Amino acid sequence: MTEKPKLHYLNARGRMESTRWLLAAAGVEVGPELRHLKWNLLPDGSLLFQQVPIVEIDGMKLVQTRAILNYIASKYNLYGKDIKERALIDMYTEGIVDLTEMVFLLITCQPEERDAKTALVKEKIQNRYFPAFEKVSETVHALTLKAFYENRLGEAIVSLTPKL
Ligand SMILES: N[C@@H](CCC(=O)N[C@@H](CS)C(=O)NCC(=O)O)C(=O)O
Repeated sequence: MTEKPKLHYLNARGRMESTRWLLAAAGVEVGPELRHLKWNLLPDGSLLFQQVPIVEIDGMKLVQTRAILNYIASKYNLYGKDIKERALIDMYTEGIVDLTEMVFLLITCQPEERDAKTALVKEKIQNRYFPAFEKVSETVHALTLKAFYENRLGEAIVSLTPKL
C-alpha cells in the first residue's frame, strides 16, 4: 500500500492551501497534517531551504510550493494534456502566486505603512487580477468542461478556487 502524503506547515492556510486543494481534487487521502511552530527543529536534511511547506510523498521530502504543486499535478494528470494547456495553467498560477506574495508582504510591513499598502493591494486585486481572472474565466470554464469530460481538472482551477 502506498503511504499517504504527509504535510508539514504552520497553523495556517498560507502556502500550503493550494496543495491541500490539489490533493483533494486528485482524490488523494493525506495523513494528519503536522503544524509546526519551529520547523527549524525538523530532522536534518528535511528542509532544503529551512522553509515550509514540506510534503513527504513517494519517498521524497518536497519543498518549494510550485515544485510540490507541479509534482502532484503531473502525477495525477492535472497539468494539462499538452504544452499549450500547461502554459495556460502556468500563466494563471503565476498570477495567483504574485497576488498571494503581495498579500503575504502585508504581514511583515511596518504598522504605519499597513493601511496605505493594504489599499494598494486591494486596488490591484480589483483592477488587475480579478479582471484578468474574469477574462480568462471563459477559457478556464471551457477547459474545465473539457477536463471534466476527459476526467481531468486543471491545477490552475484548483489553485484559483480558494482565492475567489
Ligand atoms: N519559495 C518558498 C517560500 C517558502 C516560505 O517562505 N515559507 C515560509 C513560511 S510560509 C518560511 O518558511 N519562512 C521562514 C524563512 O524563510 O526563514 C515556497 O514557495 O515554498
